[in-house]
Amino acid sequence: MTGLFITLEGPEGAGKSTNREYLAQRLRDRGLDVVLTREPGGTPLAESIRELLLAPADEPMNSDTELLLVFAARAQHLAQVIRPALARGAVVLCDRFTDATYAYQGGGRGLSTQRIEQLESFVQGEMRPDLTLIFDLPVEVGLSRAAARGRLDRFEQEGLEFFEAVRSTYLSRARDDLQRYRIVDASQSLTAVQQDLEELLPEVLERALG
Ligand code: Z5A
Repeated sequence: MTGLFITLEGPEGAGKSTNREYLAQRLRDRGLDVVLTREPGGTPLAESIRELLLAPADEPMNSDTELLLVFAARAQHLAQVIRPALARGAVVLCDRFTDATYAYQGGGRGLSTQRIEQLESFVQGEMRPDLTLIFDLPVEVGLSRAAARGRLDRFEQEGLEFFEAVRSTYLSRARDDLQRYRIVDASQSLTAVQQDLEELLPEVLERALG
């Protein structure tokens, strides 16, 4: 039995968490077993690694350290949550996954794609999401939504150039694999975004129900 692995991606403030809840409810309405989770995090140990990654600190974090922490958290999350859920046939809705590593550590920090691919193979083997929704919006709009929440985390303190690189990495990955990625215009009102999700729902249900 294999479930369906769906990831939600996008820059800051794109509405991933809000829309993950919406999608989960729509899938549960159809009787599906849905697991909601997020990265970095998803297990107590991986959430501790998340705290290390997000907390602003006096000691600058080396980019390789950041990359390895992201994949350490992912290994734990896969072993404890994602693989068992998929094995029992659940739909896993995960707020960020390895596309975020390509976007933030690759695009944002400038680490080589090849190095990320090596770690991706090491930690995931052949496993990749079945479907990835990219919530896309202009960087300034997302940052202002994130800023409205108050204190900024270590990533949110980066400059516009960093987030433009994050956004363009997401979009170029989506263009290269139309089978896996769907782009959602996240700059619209929440109602309009959720109408777009309704249009994607039949495809998601078809994949989930086989
Ligand atoms: N990271 C990494 O570097 N490498 C990796 O491999 C991974 C992650 C996996 C934490 O992620 C950080 O980890 C992230 C990248 C890094 N960088 N940062 N920061 P995160 O997903 O937890 O953090 P986030 O992207 O900052 O989440 P977020 O800002 O909470 O965004 P969101 O989940 O996409 O948005 P939201 O919480 O649903 O909505 C944000 C606000 O906007 C909220 O007040 C909503 O009510 C509002 N909202 C949502 N949609 C709309 C619309 N359509 N209109 C108006 N207002 C809206």
